[in-house]
Amino acid sequence: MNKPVETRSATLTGAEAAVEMLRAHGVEIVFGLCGDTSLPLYDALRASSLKHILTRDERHAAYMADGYARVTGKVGVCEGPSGGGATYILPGLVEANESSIPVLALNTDISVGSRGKFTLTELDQRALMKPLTKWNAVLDRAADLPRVFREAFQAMTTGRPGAAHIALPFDVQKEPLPASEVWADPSLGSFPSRRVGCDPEMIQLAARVLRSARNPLFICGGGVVISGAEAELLELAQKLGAPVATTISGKGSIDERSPHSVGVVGSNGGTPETRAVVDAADVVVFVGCRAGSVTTERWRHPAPGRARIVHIDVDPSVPGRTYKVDVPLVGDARLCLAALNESLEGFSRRADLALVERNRKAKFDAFAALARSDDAPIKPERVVHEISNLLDADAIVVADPGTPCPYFSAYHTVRGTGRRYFSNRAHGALGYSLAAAIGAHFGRPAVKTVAVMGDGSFGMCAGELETVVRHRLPITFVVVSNAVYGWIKAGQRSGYGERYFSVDFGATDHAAVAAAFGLKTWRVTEPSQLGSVLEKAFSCGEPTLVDIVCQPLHEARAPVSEWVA
Ligand SMILES: Cc1ncc(C[n+]2csc(CCOP(=O)(O)OP(=O)(O)O)c2C)c(N)n1
Repeated sequence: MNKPVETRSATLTGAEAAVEMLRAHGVEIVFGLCGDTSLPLYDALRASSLKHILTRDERHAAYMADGYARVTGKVGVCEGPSGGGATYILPGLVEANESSIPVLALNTDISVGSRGKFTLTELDQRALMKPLTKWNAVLDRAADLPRVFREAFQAMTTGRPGAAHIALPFDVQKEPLPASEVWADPSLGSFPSRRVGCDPEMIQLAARVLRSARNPLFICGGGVVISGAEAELLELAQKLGAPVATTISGKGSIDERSPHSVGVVGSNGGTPETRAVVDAADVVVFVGCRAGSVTTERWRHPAPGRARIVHIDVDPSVPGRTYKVDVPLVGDARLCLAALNESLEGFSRRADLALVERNRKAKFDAFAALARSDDAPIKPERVVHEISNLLDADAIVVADPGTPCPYFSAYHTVRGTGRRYFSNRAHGALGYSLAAAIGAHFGRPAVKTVAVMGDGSFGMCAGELETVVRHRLPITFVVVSNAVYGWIKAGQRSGYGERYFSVDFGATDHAAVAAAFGLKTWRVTEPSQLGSVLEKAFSCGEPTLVDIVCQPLHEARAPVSEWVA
């Protein structure tokens, strides 16, 4: 239902209208950083019911909005000023856009009347944001503001979700507009909105392929969790007796304790055991997954031509892009899977999940041997094991690239469905997890949130520890500390004859740094201390950081198949 905003005055300023348009779409929280061009907006935010989280850098404001959106299913909102505020917010916006996460960034801007006169912070925000967002606009007058906000929310949450950007010039923020124009469809504040189902003829074709399959397999991407299609997926997998593998972003599509669950496949978190399950399939159903280089190990698993391909995606340009597709199903994942269930009503294939079970056992036996190791420096397997063991099933784990992403993707078993684990898989920029965990915590404050990062990542995000302490957020940050850009050094080892070059840096006492910010911290060097320290950190209800001196990735047995892009 479209709800007009209740206001006593017949007009609102542009800044007030911006705030009211956010509220009308159900927004409750905004992450951002102040600036000269934002003064009218801040005055309006101050007078509103919106919660504002002041951040220490706009990149992290965008990552917070992204983490918030991932765990709530609502649009995440961030803001910053003109010039540097726009260039700094961009990396977070790009990650969200490519990961199909609706994040709205507002950058204030110099006045329309000051354009082209070498005004401080002047920047072509329209051109800057255009190639990297799903939708963007620069306002020239306040009268357009309500329509522009409605378009932004509609673009972000319909079809393939994505990021949007609006530039709000200083004078536009002060200009009046009629209050009666300020209205919204609040359903556009959540995603996916306005779901679209698939062509029934294509559903019949897909059902025919699935009926004739001997070893069907699902490979699920983030689209399953975004769509909330977990129940429909399980029903179909049970009917077909089919294993369910996931991408990293698809973790949460299925309870990983299910006999159908294969775990993560691909070159970052997949293992030879999970690859073997992919290779055994004669029909692969990709669901909400782009079948990109990482998931398919550069389009080799599944091997082209070996398996028939059914590809479900809400974006019509995805099926058929990387594999010759036998049946493209374009539509919302939940609706497509529900339609397949309906057309396969009464069908049942006896499940042969012996390969899945055997390979899962082999994968986790190899892991357990290392996870029990008392060797120092501490093995990454031990870190995953101790953390997973202590966390409740509903806890949220956010992993940065480097050691955390492949190890947690492979070995952190997600118990239950929905978004409980995520990483920034679009661009994989270091330093995402700390801020994304802050956003996730604001989205789901009742559960424990843990961010795991390498020391390279820590160096790119440490300033936000002040935000964590200011709000006394009971998040635990874990630093896998090895004084090296380990992932890259491992690549130099595996593919470049151990010709190591410019990948080592000095060791930092991250516990001391975080303690200076006001967190409760520990530095762990002995494997035997790890469990009890983590237990204290997880349960103390305060901001905590555990710095773990770890075996570097290039010396470990990483669940990674290769280091090429
Ligand atoms: C912003 C950014 N710059 C560079 C990279 C390339 N990169 C990928 S992994 C990695 C090393 C990660 O080092 P660290 O965070 O210390 O974790 P480790 O691999 O040692 O566990 C680098 C530099 C990146 N992902 N993001």
